[in-house]
Formats: sequence, C-alpha cells, structure tokens
Amino acid sequence: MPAYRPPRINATEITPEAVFFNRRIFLAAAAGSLVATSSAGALAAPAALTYKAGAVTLDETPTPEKDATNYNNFYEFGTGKGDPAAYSGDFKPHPWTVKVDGLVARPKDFAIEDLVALPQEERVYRMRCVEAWSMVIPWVGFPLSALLDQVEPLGSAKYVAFETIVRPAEMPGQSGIFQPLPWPYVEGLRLDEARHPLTILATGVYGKTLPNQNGAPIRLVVPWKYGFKGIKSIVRISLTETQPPTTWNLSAAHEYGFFANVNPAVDHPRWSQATENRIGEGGFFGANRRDTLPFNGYADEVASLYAGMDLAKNF
Ligand SMILES: Nc1nc2c(c(=O)[nH]1)N[C@H]1C(S)=C(S)[C@@H](COP(=O)(O)O)O[C@H]1N2
Ligand SMILES: [Mo]
Repeated sequence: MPAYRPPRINATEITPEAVFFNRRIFLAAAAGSLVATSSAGALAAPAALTYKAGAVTLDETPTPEKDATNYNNFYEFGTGKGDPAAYSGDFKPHPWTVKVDGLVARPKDFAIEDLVALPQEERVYRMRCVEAWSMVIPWVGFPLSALLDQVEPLGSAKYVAFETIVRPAEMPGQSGIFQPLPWPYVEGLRLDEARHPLTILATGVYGKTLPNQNGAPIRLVVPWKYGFKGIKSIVRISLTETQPPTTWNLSAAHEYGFFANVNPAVDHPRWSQATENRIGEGGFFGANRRDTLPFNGYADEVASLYAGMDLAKNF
C-alpha cells in the first residue's frame, strides 16, 4: 500500500485569479515555496504538515485553531458541537478513494495520494454557518475545477453531486438508536459554482492534515454559502444533468434550500440571518456579534453567478 503523503503546500502555485478576488484578499507578504514534510507518515497517523507562508488570506484574524477543531458540525459523529472532536478518534481517513463519475468523458477513482499530490494552496476564508455563527479558517486545498478538468465533464453535465462515506462502525452518529439525518450525507452545486475559483476541496487546515472532525481526508469548501454545503469526508463526486438532492433540503425543505447562499436579507424561518456570532473572539453582551455580509463578503466575486435570480425564492 502506498504511504500516505500529507498535502503539499506551495506558495508559488497561486493562480493570479486567486490574488485579485477581493480587495480584502491579498497575497501574504512572506514567500518562498514551501513545504510539507516529504517523508510520509504512517498510514494511521500521517505526519503533520509544516508550512511558512500563507498564500491567499484576508485581513481578518483566523479563528483560534482550538475553536475550529472543537466546535464542529459533523452529524456522523453526533449532533453536539463537541461530539466530532470527542468521537471521531476511531475514524480511519486512509486508505481513501474518491470516485468521480457520472456525465464525464473520463470517470476515475482517485486515491487520496493523487489528490494531495495536486498543487495545494492556503486559502483563508470567512465561513458562515446557517446557525448564525462564523469563523475565519486557513484551509489548505486545491480548486475543485482542477479535479473536474481531469475527468472532462460532458456538455450535458449541469450539476455536481457529492457524497460522504457511510461507516457506522467508525461513526457513532450513524450507528446509534437516534439517527439525526438520512445517510449518506449528500450535497450539490451547480456546475458553474463548482468551477468557480473560490470553490476548493480542502485536504488540510492550519497548515496540517485535516483532522477527522473537520472532514478528513478531503472536504468541500464554498465560502459564500452556508457551512452545510461544505460536505466532509467525500467518497464520491458525480456530474449530473438534474439538480441533485441535498441532505438538509431533504430533511427540512422550507428551511434549507439548494443554493444556501449567505444572505442577511433572507431570514431562516426560525431566526434572523442579519448578524452572526464570530466564534473564538471571546467577548460578551454581543461584543463578538457582527453584521452578516451578502454572499458572506464574496459578492464581488460570485454575485454574477446569480444574475436575474430571485434569491428569496432560490434560497
Ligand atoms: N458529512 C457531513 N458534512 C458536513 C456536516 C455534516 O453533518 N456531515 N455538517 C456541515 C455543517 S452544518 C457545517 S457548519 C460544516 C462545519 O465544518 P467545520 O466543522 O469544519 O467548521 O460542515 C458541514 N459538512
Ligand atoms: Mo452549519
């Protein structure tokens, strides 16, 4: 079995587009290409990554790592925010294969080793959960479009469907008496959203291999959408002609739409989406509460994808 290699982060691999995405996104001053431990760790415990320079970042302070890795949603490990960190210890994220199929010219099963061998970038993104909390996360990953290019989507492909692993023996949320969601967890994007350069597959975070609770070994990150679109521990990606089902829409269609774009003007039926609580800033009496931005602050980059659409109807 090939040794698992953690993602390679190379600060020189940044695409020019990545640099001018947002006035508030800038190339980190430090440079030098770098990275990652070249000697692979053991299969069960891959070596932690080391890196120096961030590649694409924001002028906002990243959320403390301990908050981002201990306050999670990953219902396969339980519904409490501490459950994923507490109960994902037995989960084995390698060996791992991601099947990419459907309406593509070249369907392929990608070993995780092939995916982390693609040039990895650091992207510091604002993340906004539908539950009205937010974080700033330094992801390590690569554009989803780089993977789609390899399988050559057919002209008939209009959507991309994603699926999480089902492994009840290692995921207590899938084996208990109370099953909070139907499995597998599924998600979807329109093909143009999937190809947008801000959309990445993350293989690491805080310069290290992705911890189990954050979606090891590979998860989706779409920073202008609510967090539930960021499906974790992906085993299958399929190109489709029709809009794929999505887990939260299946469980409560009137509360969670397919698009799930962050939108302070469209409230969730049970709470306002106008403001958010920034996790990890401490503060009290609302000190860490801030206004939610349209498309989570990425409107300049993505609003054009939805030109002419009624975003209150297509929520
Ligand atoms: N498979 C799977 N993916 C998932 C979830 C889940 O329960 N299962 N929760 C989603 C939700 S609601 C959020 S907010 C993000 C949280 O990601 P984080 O824990 O890395 O911050 O993961 C998303 N991806
Ligand atoms: Mo979420």
